[in-house]
Amino acid sequence: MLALIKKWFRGAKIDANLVSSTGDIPRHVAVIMDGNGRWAKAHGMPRVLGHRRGVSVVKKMAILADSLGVKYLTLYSFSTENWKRPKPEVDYLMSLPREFLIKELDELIEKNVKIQMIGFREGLPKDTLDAVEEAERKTANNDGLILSFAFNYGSRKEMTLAMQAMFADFQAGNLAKTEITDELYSSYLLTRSMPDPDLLIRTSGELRISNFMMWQLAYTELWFTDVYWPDFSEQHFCDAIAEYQRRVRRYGAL
Ligand code: V0D
Repeated sequence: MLALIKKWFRGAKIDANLVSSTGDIPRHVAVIMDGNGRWAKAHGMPRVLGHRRGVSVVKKMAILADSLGVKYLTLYSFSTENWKRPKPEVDYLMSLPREFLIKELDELIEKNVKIQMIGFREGLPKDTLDAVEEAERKTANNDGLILSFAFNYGSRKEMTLAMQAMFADFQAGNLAKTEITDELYSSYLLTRSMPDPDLLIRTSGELRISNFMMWQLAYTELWFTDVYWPDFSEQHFCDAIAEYQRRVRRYGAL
């Protein structure tokens, strides 16, 4: 399989030799897709054009992750804090899930990708949510790559709502104090159907977690790059995986 990818990569000028076929391919890769606005500014363009460029990178990374054998790819596309941005920018961002799905859904279905949203559905524009839920429905039975969009997602809100739900179960007599374990708590989170991420990638030079999967990232390898998301390429993704493999192997030697 990796030989095939390497051949394909050579056409795309990618050095996949960095990625080891005997090494550990992360099962779950999470990405904070940062730097679209800064990319636009650096090119003298309005911020929204950075976001638009960012959309085209999403499909490329999903296809590559799938080819490499990554099972879960989770992309942070809109945080619960992003509502504070100027309204025209928020309105534009809300058009992107639909735009992405109109363009890419058929090919993703063909590739057996399962699309999911993790985030809060209340307060989203109806046409945006309709498009996302249609994609979820159409791909619900696919068993290839699980492509999750963290959209209107925030980790603290996810965790406080999990506590509320646990407390409600406790009050209803369905949960005893001693049953509360970390596994049980995980089952109340929006990510309950996924394993924790093995690798987190953050683009654009910020060295923070920014309210993204704080519970789930407890043991995750973190990989940061200064590259802005619209410039993030297959080569960068392979570099991150190769670095992950070097780190995992070091642990193995202990
Ligand atoms: C802009 C870079 C895909 C980050 C990537 C609403 C900022 C491109 C989606 C998407 C965004 C979301 C849900 C879904 C399918 C696609 C997306 C947003 C921003 C924020 F089901 N790209 N993308 N959503 N950008």
